[in-house]
Amino acid sequence: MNLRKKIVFLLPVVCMVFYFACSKSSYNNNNRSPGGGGIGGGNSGGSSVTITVQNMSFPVNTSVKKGTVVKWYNQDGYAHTVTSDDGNSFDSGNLASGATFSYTANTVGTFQYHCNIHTGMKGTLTVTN
Ligand SMILES: [Cu+2]
Repeated sequence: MNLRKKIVFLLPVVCMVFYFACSKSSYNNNNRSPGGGGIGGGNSGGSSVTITVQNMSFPVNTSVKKGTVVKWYNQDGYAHTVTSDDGNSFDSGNLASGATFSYTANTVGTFQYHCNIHTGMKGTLTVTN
């Protein structure tokens, strides 16, 4: 094989190696997982926060920014309710085991809430600007 034939033969091979190397790295770049977000990550407006209801209790206090979608997730094996003490800000009704209740916190203030079924279950939601 003379030199010219060698070059003609090797050139496409070299190009293909570069092509795959480049496409592989750009694939990896595009595949990077998006940063931020996630459950409980960040309380800025427009985001969401998940409150886990478990062991017959709510978290004592949860603070969120106005506009946050607050989700109560019932991890207990029986139903609860998420009912604001003032009787009209929010009320989930019976929230079955494994179910989620969402409330968009558009009103600034401090909201105490309870479970209608287990009246000892109490929590507070604080909504700030
Ligand atoms: Cu309950």
